[in-house]
Amino acid sequence: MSSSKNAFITIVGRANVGKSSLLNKLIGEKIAAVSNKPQTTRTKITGVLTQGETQYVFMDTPGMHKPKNKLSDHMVKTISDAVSDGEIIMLVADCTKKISENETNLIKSFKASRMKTILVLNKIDLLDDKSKLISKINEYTELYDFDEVIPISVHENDGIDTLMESVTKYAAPGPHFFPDDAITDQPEKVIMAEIIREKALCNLSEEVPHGIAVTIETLKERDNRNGEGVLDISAVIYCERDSHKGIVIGKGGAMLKKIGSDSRAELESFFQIKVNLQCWVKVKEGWRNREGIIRNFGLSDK
Ligand SMILES: Nc1nc2c(ncn2[C@@H]2O[C@H](COP(=O)(O)OP(=O)(O)OP(=O)(O)O)[C@@H](O)[C@H]2O)c(=O)[nH]1
Ligand SMILES: [Mg+2]
Repeated sequence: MSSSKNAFITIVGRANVGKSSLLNKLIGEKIAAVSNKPQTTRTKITGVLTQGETQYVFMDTPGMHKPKNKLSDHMVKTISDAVSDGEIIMLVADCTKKISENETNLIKSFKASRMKTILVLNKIDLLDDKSKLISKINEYTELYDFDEVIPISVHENDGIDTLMESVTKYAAPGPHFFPDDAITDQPEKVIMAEIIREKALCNLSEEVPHGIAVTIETLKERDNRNGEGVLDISAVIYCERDSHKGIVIGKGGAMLKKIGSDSRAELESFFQIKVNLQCWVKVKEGWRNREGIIRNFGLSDK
């Protein structure tokens, strides 16, 4: 009889606590966009790790927030669906921040289910006084009886092994639903668009990043004159207003050039091939409130 096991883990929490950073760390590859801007993640992102007999399927989700537009409605729906589908829930929290209403609402939604819950207190590298961690743990455990509480720092790779050990306890006998060498089920084009969106988020400030979406228009592999493989990618960066378009392009095109060169470097390292990237900027007025466009961008929860 096969001893194959699987574990399905849903990663939730408020924005900016490090959920996607944790997903990338757990699977050992950067598949999810990370930035210091809240609401970086917009959809459910599946990361897969197979170790020996056990296959772990991690589901990263958008940060819990109060919906502000139709895109937000989809994001919040994605979170609640992921919680109700989850077998093991990791609530990721920032140990330097006060508990927020978004977190207490999320925690309330755990109560109806029989899933295992792990409280993951991230960013312990930022704590100068470790005794603050104890009181933070108490604040959370007063709200909910978590099965496990694990302090970690994704940046310092601290506590990650302990976290994996506790997840492993809850793995159940069952098949592997993904090939053992899979890391994600996201299509290549989505990974490419997310790399470019992340570079735009990281380079732009304030209101502009939130209204950005990226699509890959064409993708072609060819050999260059030296016989090396080259990937030609053309991408469109959408923003919500004409004034934002100017900001994304920047003075003399400097901002777009920077986003493009940062993106190209990461695309080349991820796909292990030379990349020739062309980025265009277009405006889709107020797209975050337009259902059809949200769906076309692949950002609908359905
Ligand atoms: N100091 C510190 N910063 C961290 C750590 N983990 C993540 N961060 C930073 O926290 C910020 C948010 O990280 P993300 O992984 O994008 O957070 P998220 O929870 O996925 O955010 P949303 O997708 O917006 O919900 C980034 O600037 C990360 O570099 C950590 O262990 N320590
Ligand atoms: Mg994220």
